[in-house]
Amino acid sequence: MLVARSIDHARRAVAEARAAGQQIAFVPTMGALHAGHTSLIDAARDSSACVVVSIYVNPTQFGPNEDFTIYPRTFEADSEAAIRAGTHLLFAPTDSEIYPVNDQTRVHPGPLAEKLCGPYRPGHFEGVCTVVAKLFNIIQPDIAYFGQKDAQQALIIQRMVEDLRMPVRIIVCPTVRDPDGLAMSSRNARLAPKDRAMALSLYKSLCLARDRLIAGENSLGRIIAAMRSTIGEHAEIRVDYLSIVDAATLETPLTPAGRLLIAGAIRIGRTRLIDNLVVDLPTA
Ligand code: PAJ
Repeated sequence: MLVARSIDHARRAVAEARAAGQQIAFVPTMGALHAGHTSLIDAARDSSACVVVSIYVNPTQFGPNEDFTIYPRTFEADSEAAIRAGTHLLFAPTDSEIYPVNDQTRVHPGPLAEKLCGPYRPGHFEGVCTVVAKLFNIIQPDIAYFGQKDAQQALIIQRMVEDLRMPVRIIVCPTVRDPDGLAMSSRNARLAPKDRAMALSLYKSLCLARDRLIAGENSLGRIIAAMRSTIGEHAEIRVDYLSIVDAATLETPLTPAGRLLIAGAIRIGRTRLIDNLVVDLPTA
């Protein structure tokens, strides 16, 4: 596996692969790699001869009171994991490669970014779109892999690629979970054992909503109240939101029908966790 710290180095490596006729698949990450990330690398390897993974903890997608400074940075373990998963090129740029002196251009997403996490993380999705656009410009992949775990992010990236006419195909891969159902996240490492049990209540509340929707319950208000009480048993948890929305538009439907996204965000201490499930109901 080649490790590139500079744009030049990464571009040269990608150009060589392309000259050899290889398709370029790309998996952007912020590191602290776990089985969720490696599932994306596996899918990339299945599709393409050249797999590029990036590791960059992007400062512009963190708010002033968020966990940028304490976000896990585990480069040695990550590069081992990337090698084991079959990565060909690991791009781990320095800050000045991504944000040059006097950098001021941003990619501003539209209304999709104002839903769900939007109000709780102002500027977050603009930071994500900006860095992903920069990474796409640097790597110029044919295909890029994102996780359903960050469903809103994946939708916004798909919208950006379509709107800005970027020549890259976006593939969204299923959420990888621990055996008990907890969605894998780099942030789980910060949970004490008692916090981990609380974190699981988010997944339990999503399952409860899914089961009630499938059973034909048609009051979204009642389902969300039941979700809240599943989580409410733990006083240390703060709920940012629990929502049931149209999976494509993120708008609240009048009645439950079609493909719905059940999504939630909670905070346990300084750790913010998100998760979601998709449910397909008969169309109205
Ligand atoms: P990060 O949180 O490191 O996630 C990188 C990719 O892994 C994202 O596409 C995310 O959805 C996916 N992922 C994380 N946990 C997963 C899980 N349990 N199952 C499946 N996929 C999972 O998302 C980011 O980084 C950043 O916002 C980034 C896109 C790299 C831009 O900075």
